[in-house]
Amino acid sequence: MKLQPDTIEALAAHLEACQLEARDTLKITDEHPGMDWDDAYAIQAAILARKLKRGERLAGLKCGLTSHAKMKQMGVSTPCFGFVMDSFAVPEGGEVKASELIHPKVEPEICFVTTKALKGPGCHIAAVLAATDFVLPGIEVIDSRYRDFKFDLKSVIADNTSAARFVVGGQAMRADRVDLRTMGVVMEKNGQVVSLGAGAAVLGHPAAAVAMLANHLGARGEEIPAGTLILSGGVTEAVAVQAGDHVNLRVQGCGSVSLRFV
Ligand code: OOG
Ligand code: MG
Repeated sequence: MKLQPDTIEALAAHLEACQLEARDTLKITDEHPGMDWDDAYAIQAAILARKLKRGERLAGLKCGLTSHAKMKQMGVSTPCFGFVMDSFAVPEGGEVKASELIHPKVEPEICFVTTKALKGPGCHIAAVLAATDFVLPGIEVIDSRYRDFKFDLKSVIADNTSAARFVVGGQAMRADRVDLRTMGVVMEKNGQVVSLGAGAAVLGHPAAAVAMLANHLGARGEEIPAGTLILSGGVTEAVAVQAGDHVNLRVQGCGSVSLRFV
């Protein structure tokens, strides 16, 4: 750790205020070029602690930047991990208020719900599949708090990996009833296809993203508890949205899920 505890608290308070007030900021590494990876995750953890203290609940965990499309779009080459709260959850077919967000984008994701705890190191795809209760489609709404969506990996980790809203739904499927690699993903905005792909776009197999999360947490003495919802990361590039847009995601064999921006 390179930052002092009070700096970590101050940066968490600043980034969370930007999220709650829908205002952007410069990336924090501009002012703190020496911050390290532990600092970045410590700022993220301090944001989570602030929300829990206010009575919010953790709704799930997320993997980000797990597909080449996403890494290329954001100019980074390593996945990252974050969390989603109950306050981020949108009901199936529900509304997202665009005025509460800065510059939202949507991304198609394959989501997992675990039935057993997963703990790294050494977690792998097979362990993830054995611990998976079911998979289901999800649309993540990301909204970087950084100006023009421009950041480096440490800044975006501190900013809880741009997490803002999410919806899961459609048809939950047991993981052994689907081929997660060839599973087709089609996202439409206002009735037009805006992105398509297959599960393998996520690290070759979406379960690999969940394994990577378990290994990341394991290195910190933490685990993915049983019963956790995990967003495995955008399959394709994220697509910008604004008030009036309707977004629908179809995932092969798992029905569809949608939301709209008002
Ligand atoms: C970072 C969050 C990435 C994903 O699924 O790749 C993410 C960003 O692109 O702003 O959630
Ligand atoms: Mg995402």
